[in-house]
Amino acid sequence: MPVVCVTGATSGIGRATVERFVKEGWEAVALGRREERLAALADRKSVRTARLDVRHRDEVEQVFKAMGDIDVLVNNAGLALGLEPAQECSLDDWDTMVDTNIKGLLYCTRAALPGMVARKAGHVVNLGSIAGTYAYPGSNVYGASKGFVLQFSRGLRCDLHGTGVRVTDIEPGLLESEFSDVRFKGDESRFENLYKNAHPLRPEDVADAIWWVTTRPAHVNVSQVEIMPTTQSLASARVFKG
Ligand code: NDP
Ligand code: 8X3
Repeated sequence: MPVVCVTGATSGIGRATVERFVKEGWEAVALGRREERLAALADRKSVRTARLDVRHRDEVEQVFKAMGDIDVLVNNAGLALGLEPAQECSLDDWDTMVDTNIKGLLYCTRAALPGMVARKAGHVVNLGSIAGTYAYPGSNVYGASKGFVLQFSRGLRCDLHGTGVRVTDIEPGLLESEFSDVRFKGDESRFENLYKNAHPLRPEDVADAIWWVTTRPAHVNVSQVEIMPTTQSLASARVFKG
């Protein structure tokens, strides 16, 4: 039975991805910090779980060593904190985003790659964002972290040339999940206002894209997938007239 490992599997896209792969007959290794949510996922016979904070390099190494061979790694754990202009942001929030979205993703990728290369097969799916390509007010460090994910994904493709290991950057736009609860630090009115009448993506839409890229024939590498709700498009550049 093929194995998918999903970081940040306790919510949103990660949980939907675990559910999709399990439904398709795969085994899943679900990782995250909230143990009660991991326990709920572990109810299923084909789901193994482990508590993992991706910011802790030693923990990542231990957990990946213990999990054995995996066919697909979904680097999904990530977050945005705040939407303030850079000059007002908290440095602690910036540290947390860099440590999770960049360094955590690096630790997990580095732990998974040697086995994939040795087996000449495997797939690393990274959760980027449209914020990694298009800047918007307040995207500052979050957007830059996703820009890192995109460029790192491209670099991985270069380094993995000829190994048979595939890499995909998935770049969703507006999607309703706990993501905005975390970003707005529990401010329900901002959460509701963002999604109200917006018809955002659902976690299952992105899980579907992840399933699609990983089930293409072995000779096909889908490098980037940008996916937005139909209701979302990009505005033109602004001009401030002072
Ligand atoms: P959720 O908040 O619903 O899920 C985020 C997941 O990441 C949770 O399971 C959380 O689990 C986990 N996580 C956060 N920090 C850590 C950490 N230090 N170690 C391990 N796990 C962690 O958000 P989404 O499902 O929407 O987001 C998933 C990914 O998709 C993120 O990388 C996000 O940037 C990206 N994305 C989201 C979009 C959106 O609009 N929602 C759009 C584009 C991209 P726990 O707290 O239990 O550890
Ligand atoms: C999340 C999507 O547009 O809020 O990555 O940055 S967005």
